[in-house]
Amino acid sequence: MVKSFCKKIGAKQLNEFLGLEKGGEFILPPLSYEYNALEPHIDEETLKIHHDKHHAKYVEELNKALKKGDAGKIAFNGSGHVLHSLYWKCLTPGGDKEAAEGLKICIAIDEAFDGFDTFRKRFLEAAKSIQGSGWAALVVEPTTKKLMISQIEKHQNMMVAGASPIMTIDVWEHAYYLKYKNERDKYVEAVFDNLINWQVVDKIYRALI
Ligand code: MN3
Repeated sequence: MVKSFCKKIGAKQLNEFLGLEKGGEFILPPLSYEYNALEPHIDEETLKIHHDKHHAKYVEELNKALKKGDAGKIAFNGSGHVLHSLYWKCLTPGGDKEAAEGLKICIAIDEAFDGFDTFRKRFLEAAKSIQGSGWAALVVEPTTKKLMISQIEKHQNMMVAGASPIMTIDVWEHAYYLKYKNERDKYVEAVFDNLINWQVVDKIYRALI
């Protein structure tokens, strides 16, 4: 398992891994865990509605918008589709803190943010302080390959041009409100500390640098 993650993958394999499209249509990628697998940090009902209703709707609207050529809806729903697909892939029951040590992404984070603790602090600050609906994302700037933290409004605003997200946390209220109500801070800390699959983040990072 660990060995296969160490192998560099290309863009085609990354597309297959994320499962964004099939046969020319964008599709809803299935979750690789059960709806209750992320309990108690993300509850079953939230995960089911979030994946099967919210994400599914973005995929449906993206395919419609592409047929009509509606650029605004393509940006909103296309970004929503990419960010959600990545979010599901970046989560794993129980997280994998021990496996994270020594991964290329973790070494790069240490260098870019002067240590993992500083990165964690800044990422959580970005996630907690988004005004309204949005995302915190760890992104790679494609020219310099630098790691940056993006605070994305809605799905598509405030991104660094061309930057590729490699790890995301959804902070739209639909991602946490059933369980956490207004306590977004508790939700983002619970996800970051307990559910992030750093081996997957590493795999995606390696495909892009
Ligand atoms: Mn969402």
